[in-house]
Amino acid sequence: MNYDKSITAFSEAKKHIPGGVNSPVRSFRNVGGNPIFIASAKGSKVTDIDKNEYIDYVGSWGPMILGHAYPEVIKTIQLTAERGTSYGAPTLLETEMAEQIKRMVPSIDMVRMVNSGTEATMSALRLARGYTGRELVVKFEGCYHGHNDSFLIKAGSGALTHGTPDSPGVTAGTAASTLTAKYNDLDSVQKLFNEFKNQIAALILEPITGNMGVVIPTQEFIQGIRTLCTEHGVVLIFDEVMTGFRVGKGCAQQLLGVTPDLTTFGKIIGGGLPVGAYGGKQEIMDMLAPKGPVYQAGTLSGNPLAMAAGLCMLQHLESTIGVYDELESKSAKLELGLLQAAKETNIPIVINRVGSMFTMFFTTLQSVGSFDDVMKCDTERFSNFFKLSLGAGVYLAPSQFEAGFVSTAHTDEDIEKTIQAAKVAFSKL
Ligand code: HOZ
Repeated sequence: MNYDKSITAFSEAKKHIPGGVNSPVRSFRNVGGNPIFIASAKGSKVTDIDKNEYIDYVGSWGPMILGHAYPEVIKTIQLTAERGTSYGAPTLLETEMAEQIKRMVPSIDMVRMVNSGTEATMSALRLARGYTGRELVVKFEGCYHGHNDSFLIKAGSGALTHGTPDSPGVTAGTAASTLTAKYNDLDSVQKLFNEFKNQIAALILEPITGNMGVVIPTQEFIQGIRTLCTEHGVVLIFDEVMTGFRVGKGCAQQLLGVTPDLTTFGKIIGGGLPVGAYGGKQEIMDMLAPKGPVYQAGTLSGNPLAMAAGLCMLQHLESTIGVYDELESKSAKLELGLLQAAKETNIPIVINRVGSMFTMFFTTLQSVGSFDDVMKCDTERFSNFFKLSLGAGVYLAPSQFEAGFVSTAHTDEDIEKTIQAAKVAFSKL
């Protein structure tokens, strides 16, 4: 592959944008090499400015469940834009979106739209603090909830990838009010709840993680967390920015059979446009201004383009029979093929997958169920695999600590080609 134009574009970008990118994980810094600059995307493919085409498993980090530039989504964006792009005033679309989310996620009585997952988790935490009158929050090592100060403590995703899970700039006071527990380790939560009785406002987690790669909770852990939060009056927040409407119509909470008090959403509910939301129990949501005293606002919140695009995708996911079965069977085929190819080439891997969300861990462990397991993975081997895959026209997230995504647009041929490319790459590791 020839990456000349991307190489020039990156050195130009670095003159004007810190690190040449607007979000660190895009820089390829951890895998080495030069990021590809995208010119366009359609269906399961992205094309870079050198005209190289790739089968895409990043999918804009999750929202492209129906593939890129899905015709109905594009049409609705175009039609909506013709009526104006932002009013800073209420629209019918916002109520329609709220009703749509409530119908698909029964734990949500009321929902507030914001502009990103980061904004959603930041606002949900403030709300939980206002509701409980307490200050502390519990998060899990390796979980990432956007780049709010309170959550940049032992954080996953780009923060982990680039070795800055605790960011400079976060004040000591803020850091002190964030407690960290170990994912899939209920005792670590129990200990904090005992030690900080009546001081913890909220516990937040990715119910199925994506930001340290996909790690699946045990039933004992996730049910235990619900019980502990109820017993201690702690607001349980599920961060479904990655899992919401991705792992199933009713999100991870339906799949796991556990109901949170608040849920946060992000990019997915905008169908690829910038958006976020948080919602949950009526009595908590009633604390929000203008009804209650907890303040949160935004000119672009409920932006008509984002509402129209997100609604179009959610309506499609809700009404199309078999859409999640299709995602499951395509993803299972990919998983099986990759496992087989790894076995044939003697490369030890573990694949964690829930529906169309997966991570292939390069590890000699038999399973990956914790942050400690994740940290034992061979990141150098991952980087080499990543580069070989890219060269073969397969675009993966440039980090071992992320998830890959399959869309309905991925064809059997795409999946077969991905497996063959992986087999060749494995044999060169
Ligand atoms: N946090 C996103 C999913 N892991 C990645 C997007 C980004 O950080 O740019």
